[in-house]
Amino acid sequence: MFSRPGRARAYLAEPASSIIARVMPQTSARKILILTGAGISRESGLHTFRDPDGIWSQVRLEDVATPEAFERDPVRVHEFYNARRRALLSGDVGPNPAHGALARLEADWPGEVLLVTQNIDNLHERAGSKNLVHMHGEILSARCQRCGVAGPWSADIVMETPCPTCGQAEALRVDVVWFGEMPMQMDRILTALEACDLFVSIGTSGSVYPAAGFVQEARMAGRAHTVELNLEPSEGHNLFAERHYGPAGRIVPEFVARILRDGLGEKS
Ligand code: BJW
Repeated sequence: MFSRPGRARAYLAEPASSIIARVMPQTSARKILILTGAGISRESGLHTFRDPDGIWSQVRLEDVATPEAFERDPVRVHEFYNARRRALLSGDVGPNPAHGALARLEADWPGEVLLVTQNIDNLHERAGSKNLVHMHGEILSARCQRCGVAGPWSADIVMETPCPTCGQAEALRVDVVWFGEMPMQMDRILTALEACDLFVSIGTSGSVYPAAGFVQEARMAGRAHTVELNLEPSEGHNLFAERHYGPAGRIVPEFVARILRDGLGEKS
């Protein structure tokens, strides 16, 4: 039964933590929180907001992305989101290799992966991500301002569209978060930020709060390694310990392959 004492002694000379790290390097840092922004969907054919060809170069955010804009001119706001919803559902838009890599990370990583997206498209779920928070809502959901019920929605919304729950007309709105409104599931996000070992920000300019402050939240908890993956340095790039720049479709799969292969060692 104890036929190889010499070999057993050799193993005992190595600390248990080192054996675990060697056999399963991922155990050194298990909780991963990923924040994504519009840049991850750019190669899928969706515009970002603040790039030179971005959405805010075509339309003023004050006219379409605030509760005041909706109160002033709901028809215009409906048209803005109807056009973007149609584009998303057109068949020309689909998940790209960056979305695929994050779904693979969630499936293959032995610890927890929470994906928090600022995007209102459904490309993460179409790629296979499941543990996902849409902190700025979803364009494929509508909410009734009268009864408060929200549900899946893929058609245009017009003024006459009745709420499917309470029947009220002129009460439905796209279920997204406009400036001045509270982002969704903040308690869950803040709890995850405090507990994460790795925080990765992908394809976001870091100019909209509270998401722009997540890197500091993760750093304040003291142990998260922080990584920025973006086309170019974001506003808060200096807050990240590690940075890689290039198109998401290339750098995200490379980064994911590295951590699935090597675990979260000193560098990552
Ligand atoms: C690529 C790429 C490729 C390109 N590969 N990368 C003064 C100071 C501080 C805060 C405030 C302030 N005044 C007001 C505020 C608060 C306000 C705010 O932040 N305003 C700023 C303008 C200053 N925020 C709010 O009002 C939020 N609510 C809030 O704060 O509530 C109170 C609260 C506080 C604390 C805790 C909890 C609550 C609500 C914000 C709602 C934002 N809504 C929008 C619209 C959603 C619906 C829609 O889609 O229409 O969300 S605005 C828009 O910006 C959208 C995005 O999610 C968001 C962020 O944009 P994102 O994703 O970063 O896109 P871009 O275009 O900015 O950047 C793209 C990046 O990708 C770039 O860096 C490119 O380089 C890169 N890229 N191609 C990789 N191929």
